[in-house]
Amino acid sequence: MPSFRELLLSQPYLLGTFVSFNDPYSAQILARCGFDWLMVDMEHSPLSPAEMTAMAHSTVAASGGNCSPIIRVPSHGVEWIKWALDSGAGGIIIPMVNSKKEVEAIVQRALYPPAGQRSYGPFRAPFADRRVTATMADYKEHTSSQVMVLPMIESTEGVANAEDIMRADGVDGVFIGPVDLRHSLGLSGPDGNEPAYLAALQRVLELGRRYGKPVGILGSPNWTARLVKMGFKFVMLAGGDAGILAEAASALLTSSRES
Ligand code: 3PY
Ligand code: MG
Repeated sequence: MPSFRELLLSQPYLLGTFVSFNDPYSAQILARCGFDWLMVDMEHSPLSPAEMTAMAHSTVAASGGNCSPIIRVPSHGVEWIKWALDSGAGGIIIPMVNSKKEVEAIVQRALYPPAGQRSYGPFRAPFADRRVTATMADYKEHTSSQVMVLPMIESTEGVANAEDIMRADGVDGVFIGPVDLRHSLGLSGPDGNEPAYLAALQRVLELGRRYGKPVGILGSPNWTARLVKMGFKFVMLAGGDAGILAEAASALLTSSRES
C-alpha cells in the first residue's frame, strides 16, 4: 500500500476527516467509507496515547491500508510527538506553530539522528505499516522515512513566519487551521471571503508551491471544491465522527417526522 506521503505527492488531492471518540469504532467505520486519511485528534479530544494508538491501527486494518491515520498531537511536547510517531502513523499534525524556533524544536523531536534526536522504540508500528516486521528493525527504513511532519499555521504570527516554517528542513508540508486563523484575524466561523483571510491562504499556498510542499486545510463540504481549485492538496472535512453522527441523526429524525 502506498504511504500517505506517496499518495499526497501523487494524487491531485486527498480527502479526510477527523476522529475523536475514545475508541477505535468510529475510526473503523469511517476508514471503510473511503476517506483517504483520518486525523486522530488529540488536540481537542482527551484521547490517551493508548486510545490514539488503537485508533491509528484500526484505521489501517479496517481499510486494508487504504486510509492513513495522521495524528494531531495536543502540543509540541516531546512525549506527544514520540507516542504519536511510535504508533506507526503516516504523519503528525502539530497545532499552533508560530515561529522558526518552534518548528526547529518539533523537527528535532520527530526525526532520528543525525537530522534530529528522536529515540528509537517503535514497538507498535508493525500494526500500522505492514512493511515493518515484528522486530521493528525495518521501521526506520520503511516508515520513518515516509513520515510527514505537518505544522499547523493558524495565527497571524504563523502566517507572518510562514516562509521560515515552510522551508525548515524536516517539514514536509503545512496544515492551515482556518477557525483559529480567522479568530486571530478578528473573524469568526470556518470560512469566508474576507480579503485578509483570502490573502493569508494565498500567501501560504504560494509558499507551498515555491518550496514544493503540500498545504492542507479544514474545509466545509460546500467549500471543498473551491479549496482544491485554490491549490490545497489535502482537505479535512469538517464535522468529524461526532459531527457526522449528529448530522445524520438529525436528518433521520427530520425525514422520519416528515414521512
Ligand atoms: C482550526 O480550524 O483552527 C483547526 O484547528 C482545524 O482543525
Ligand atoms: Mg486550530
